[in-house]
Amino acid sequence: NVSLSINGIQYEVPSNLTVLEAARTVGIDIPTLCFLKDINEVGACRVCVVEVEGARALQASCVLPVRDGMVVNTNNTRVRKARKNTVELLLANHNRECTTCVRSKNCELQSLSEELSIRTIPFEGEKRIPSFDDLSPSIVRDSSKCILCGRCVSACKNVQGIGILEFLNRGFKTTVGPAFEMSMRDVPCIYCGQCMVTCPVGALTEKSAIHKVWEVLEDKSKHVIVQSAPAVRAALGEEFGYPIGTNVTGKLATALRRLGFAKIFDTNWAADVTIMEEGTELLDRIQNGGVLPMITSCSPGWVRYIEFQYPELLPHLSTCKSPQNMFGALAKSYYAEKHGIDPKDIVVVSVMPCTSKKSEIVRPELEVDGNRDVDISITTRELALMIKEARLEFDKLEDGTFDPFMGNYTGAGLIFGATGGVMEAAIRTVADVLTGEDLENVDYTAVRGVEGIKEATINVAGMDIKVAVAHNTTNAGILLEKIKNGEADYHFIEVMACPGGCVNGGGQPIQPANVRNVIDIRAERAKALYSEDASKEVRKSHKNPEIKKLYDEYLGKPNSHKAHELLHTHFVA
Ligand code: HC1
Ligand code: SF4
Repeated sequence: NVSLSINGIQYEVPSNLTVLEAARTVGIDIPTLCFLKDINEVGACRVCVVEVEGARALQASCVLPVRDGMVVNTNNTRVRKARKNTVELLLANHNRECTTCVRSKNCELQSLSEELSIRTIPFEGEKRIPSFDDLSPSIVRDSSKCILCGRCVSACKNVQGIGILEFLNRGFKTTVGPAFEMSMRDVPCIYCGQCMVTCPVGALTEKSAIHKVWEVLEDKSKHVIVQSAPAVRAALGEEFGYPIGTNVTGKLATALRRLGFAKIFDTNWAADVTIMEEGTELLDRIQNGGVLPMITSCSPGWVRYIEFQYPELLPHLSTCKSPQNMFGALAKSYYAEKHGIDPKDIVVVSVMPCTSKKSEIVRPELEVDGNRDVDISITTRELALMIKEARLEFDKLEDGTFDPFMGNYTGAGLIFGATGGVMEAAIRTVADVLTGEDLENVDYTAVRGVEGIKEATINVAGMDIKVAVAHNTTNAGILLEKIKNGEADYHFIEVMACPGGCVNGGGQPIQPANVRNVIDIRAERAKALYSEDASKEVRKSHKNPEIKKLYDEYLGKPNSHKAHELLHTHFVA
């Protein structure tokens, strides 16, 4: 421990802290703007400055280690003035059309101006010439809102190991974007949106499709059905003031119904179908000498990553479409046939925690007989906006349920939304198939949690199945290098592009840095899924009665000819 004085009071704090962290332990919240724990710790914005006795200049507290005998002042006129000046300078060069900004009321610059009592901008100078890019299917970049904090640059480079976004030009002309300010459409961006959820302002936002949903909902000639992804229910509540990690499945169903969808279905149901198809494919590859390790293909950011970075390893991807697209393909075939609706009149809307899903639905190969599997994909954030536009009082909504036929799901389908969940769901089914039993223990905790790469060997029916789970594309890259070098003897690998899996997807509610710095939102949201899983009566995909019916009455068996036509694809370089 070290002893230091903060604002005239002596404290003992652990010696490995920064001044910023030390101040927090004693109840002083030093403001920050660029700082994001473990992601962007660069001391660039200078909002967190403090005065340290003996040092002439003010110091950035986020990168300043505590020392024994230090005398720190976080709140005197000089410090307050410096912080205010810094923020005023940022605001002078900022597009301040807050009323029309999608991040209004969830903008760290806006909150900071308010907290620092900034009422006027003293210097109204020249503004940077802004650039605007909305050509990609997923992300809109508006440099007039950018404050050059560097969080997106770090998220893309250090967390995802990709490096699409960088600082461009110098001095007053500095901006952040892809090299040569190319469009996000034309660079190997995987659309994971991790840059977006770390952006403190409105410089990076999703490409909204809300207007398209309203339009089809009012078109009487269309039968509009909705599917909601596993991770949505683990985070949607945050947009309405619920604590992080609150499961809002029941209110989600009611909100969707009130918005006017003809059927409220669930991507979790399709996740159960995916397990049937992917589990069968895995056993087939193991038993018949197919390409191993087989790797999951449900995270579209991940699929884009391997396509761009390791195209030679594409045969390792499972041929399964993602649950989102399996759902769409079955809605426009199985559901359409059984309900006598022309597939051309069906509009499938998906609510996803993901911004890459917007690019997945427009992949040219993902259609059957000219019908797109999924027509419109919106994020959890966009759904929250729709609920607000419709002026539904979310907290007062009664708990509803999803509709039968494609809305009943098991605990296995549900946990897809957290890293390790697809793997655990697959093992639950594969273990039953191999043993021919209905195994009682379904908790495979070795593949749960937020560790970057998890490995496990699971013995079923005398056979050792070696598995690995990676989340974020840096960790995925590590496993791919192993495969490339012949060092990976796994049978099955799960990869999710986002850190923590879909619960922390680029389309989820955005938590500000001061929350993210102290709460692991990945772990909290995952708990919301695992607790619902534990409460489910049916926790294995193959035990879902609706899934049994689907195969009995329509597909035959997993990997049948019909299943292949509808539910599988081929990833080619
Ligand atoms: Fe996901 Fe998936 S789990 S990819 O993370 O396989 O987005 O939630 O919908 O498709 O089911 C996302 C989540 C989601 C698919 C499923
Ligand atoms: Fe990088 Fe992902 Fe943002 Fe693309 S979406 S710039 S890959 S962080």
